[in-house]
Amino acid sequence: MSKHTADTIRNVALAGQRGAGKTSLAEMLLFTGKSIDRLGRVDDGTSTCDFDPDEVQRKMTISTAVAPVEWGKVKVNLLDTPGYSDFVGDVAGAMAVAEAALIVVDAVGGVEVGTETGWDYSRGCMTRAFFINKMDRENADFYRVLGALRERFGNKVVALQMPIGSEDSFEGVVDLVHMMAFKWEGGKMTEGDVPADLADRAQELRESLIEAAAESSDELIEKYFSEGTLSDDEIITGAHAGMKNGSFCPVFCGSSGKTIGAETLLGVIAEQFPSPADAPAREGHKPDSEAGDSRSTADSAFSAIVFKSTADPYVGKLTYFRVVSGEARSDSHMWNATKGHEERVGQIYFLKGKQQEATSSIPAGDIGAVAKLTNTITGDTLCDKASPIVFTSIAFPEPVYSLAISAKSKADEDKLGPALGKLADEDPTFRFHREQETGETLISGLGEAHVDIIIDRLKRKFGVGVDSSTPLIPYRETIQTSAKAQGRHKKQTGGRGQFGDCWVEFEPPVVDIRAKVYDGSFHPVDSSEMAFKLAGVAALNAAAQKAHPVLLEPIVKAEVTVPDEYMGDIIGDLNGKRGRILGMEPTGDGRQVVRALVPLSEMQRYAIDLKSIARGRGSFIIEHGHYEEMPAQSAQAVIDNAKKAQASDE
Ligand SMILES: Nc1nc2c(ncn2[C@@H]2O[C@H](COP(=O)(O)OP(=O)(O)OP(=O)(O)O)[C@@H](O)[C@H]2O)c(=O)[nH]1
Ligand SMILES: [Mg+2]
Repeated sequence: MSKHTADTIRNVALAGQRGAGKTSLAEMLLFTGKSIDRLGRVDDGTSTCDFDPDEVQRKMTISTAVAPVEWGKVKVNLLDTPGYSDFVGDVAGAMAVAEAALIVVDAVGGVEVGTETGWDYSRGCMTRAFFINKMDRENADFYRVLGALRERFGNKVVALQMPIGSEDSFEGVVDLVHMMAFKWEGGKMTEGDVPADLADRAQELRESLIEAAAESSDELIEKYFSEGTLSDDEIITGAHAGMKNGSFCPVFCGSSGKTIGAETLLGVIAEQFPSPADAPAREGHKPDSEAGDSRSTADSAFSAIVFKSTADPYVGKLTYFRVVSGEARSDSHMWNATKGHEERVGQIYFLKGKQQEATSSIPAGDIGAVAKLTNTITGDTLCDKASPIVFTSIAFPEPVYSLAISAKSKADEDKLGPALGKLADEDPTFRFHREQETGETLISGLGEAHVDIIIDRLKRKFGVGVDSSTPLIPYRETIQTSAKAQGRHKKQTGGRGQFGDCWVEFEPPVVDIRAKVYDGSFHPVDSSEMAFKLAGVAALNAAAQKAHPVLLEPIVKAEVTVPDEYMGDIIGDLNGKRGRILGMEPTGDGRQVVRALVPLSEMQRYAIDLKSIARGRGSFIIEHGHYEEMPAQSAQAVIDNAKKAQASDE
């Protein structure tokens, strides 16, 4: 690969609905640009970007892969992200380092949840573009999908191409700027005139394109008003400017399955998508203060942001970074300004899926990886110690779904903690902790599939077997009235004697209780601290019955965001979960935020419930709140269950 500088690099994140064809599109682009010499397939587990065993097995992307393809003088780094919502953390990471997002849309499915997610997560990218894929499929309809995109995302969404044929007869695309036709046969592209039967439609679409291109600058809009049209060059200038300022979202089309549309897409990416040199300086702050600071590709001191890491017990840790300024070098030192820690850097690499290509340096704007850093995780800043900066960290979604896990054996138990630590280092949307009150180890992620993958990885990568279950609810008990009781612990037959005797008064503060010892007796030889502790427990048990005990349950504060149309269903569901609605608020973009207090026991599977109620278009966060007395009926059910569990344990 030839040497590149910031202006000859394009970082393009492929995002969109699960299964829309992102990985297949990446494969087609890599193959067309001769970055790979064999066209792999997701379905056979031979694609460049879905290389992880988890991905090959499930035929889906779980983790972002990076692969470069050269087109003319330009190097395009493709970042192939997962479409499945549980792995959206990797989308956040990729979007944080790409100037452009290419949202892949299925020509049959149209605008789906994943299309909206791709749009939302690409908010920070300079350019947002769409690729309408699978034009060869039965019921593929470019115009319906284009209409839906414009309706959902606005009239700045404009076709730069239109299809020639559809479904079985799909054979190429019309370039609406140059008004030329490109057809593919057996993977070979030929160019020609726009077919006569498409001329009117092409002209119509070109009009919208000219209008949108004119919108990008005052100068062009004046020209457009005075002359009623723009020249090809002016359209290109306008589109380019609009892509940089976000006022122009181009739409491409093709078929990754039939290898149609690669050259025409790569051409526009190379010629018109913004480069890292066009990007605004990345914001951050000075390491030792809150004072703002920033870096761009024009700065000479090295800085980079870590957007992904992978942990492997054999290969070690691989840290993916995007160079923001200066140059990353092999056999050097990098200062982790986030941690205040120096990292020794050995060989650095360019990546092509799982393949690593050793290099001595990586320029500003480019993406690379380094192995075996000791104390660097996703979101950290690496830089020159003499010119330190901490970049604003990447905003990753918070975990919303937890399972309790327990090691299958003693050997597994010993390895569990370190393995969880390594997995949490590589995945910022995964957390684990020990729940004090229940003694369980909880693992938390973005959904059921995410947590399942974590359990698989524990086994596959670290050889740790675990069993999983729904976490226990940390119920508490309190008393409602005060009561006095005697506790007596006496064991004076055989061996060392034990004697403890006390009178205790228990009183109910809010959650805890107060115990006051006001009398007792002791035995000069047999009394001990232990004997009195046991007497205390006996006193509590005796008093609890008299003091009207109640069960307290943890209540969480939930904040659920859903499109307006699902509000009724969401509130109905929360009411059914014994929730108390605190309020609702429109977000201004067709969504509402509902705030409610809901018992934790009802929210354990909410990640799954919400997905089905709002068809994947909702999100929520919960915050642990307080304890409340449980209604008698629900409390009885919990007590009965606990008794049953105890009986089966004995
Ligand atoms: N007919 C047809 N099928 C396609 C096309 N592109 C991809 N597919 C198929 O669609 C399925 C999903 O393709 P992927 O490339 O894995 O889609 P993806 O968007 O990467 O999926 P995730 O990463 O899991 O979100 C596979 O079976 C592909 O073979 C296309 O242009 N036409
Ligand atoms: Mg994929």
